[in-house]
Amino acid sequence: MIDHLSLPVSDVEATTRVYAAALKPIGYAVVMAFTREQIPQLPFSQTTGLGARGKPDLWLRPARHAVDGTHVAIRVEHRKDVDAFYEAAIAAGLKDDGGPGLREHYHPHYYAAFVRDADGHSLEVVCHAAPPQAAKKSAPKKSAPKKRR
Ligand SMILES: N[C@@H](CCC(=O)N[C@@H](CS)C(=O)NCC(=O)O)C(=O)O
Repeated sequence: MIDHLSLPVSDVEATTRVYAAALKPIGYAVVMAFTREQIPQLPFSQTTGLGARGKPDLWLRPARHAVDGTHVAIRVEHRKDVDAFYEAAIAAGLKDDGGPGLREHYHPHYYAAFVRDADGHSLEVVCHAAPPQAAKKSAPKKSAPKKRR
C-alpha cells in the first residue's frame, strides 16, 4: 500500500497553492511544510505535504532536473467529488486533460476527471463506485421474512 509520494515541481509555492485549491473539495489541505533550515536532514531545500484528515500523502518538492510529468490519481467515494475537484482545479488554473465522466475502458463504473499542472504532472480524481441506482439494481434482492406459524 502506498503511504505517500513526492512530486518534483519547478515552483513549490505556486504548485502548492493550485493543488490546495483544486483538492479542497475532496478534503485535501496543506498539512505540513518544511525547509532545510528547520530540518537539516531534509533531502531538499523545502517540501510541502498535502492530504486529507491531517495525513499528508502528496508531497511537493523542488525539481533538480527537467520534469517529465508523473500521473497521480486520488480515489474518492462519490462522483460528485470528482465533479467538484474538476471545477475547482480549472478555477485554480490547472489545465483540462479530460472532464468528469466514465472511462469504461477501465471498468463500467470508472468515473474520473484529469488535469495537468505547469510541470506536466497529471492529476486525476477517480470514483470506482457504481452510482446508487445501479448499485441497487445489482444488489441481491432480500427475500421477505418467513411468517411464523
Ligand atoms: N485525457 C484522458 C486522460 C487519460 C489518462 O491520463 N489516463 C491515465 C491513466 S488513468 C494515464 O494514462 N496516465 C499516464 C500518464 O499521465 O503518465 C482522459 O480524459 O481519459
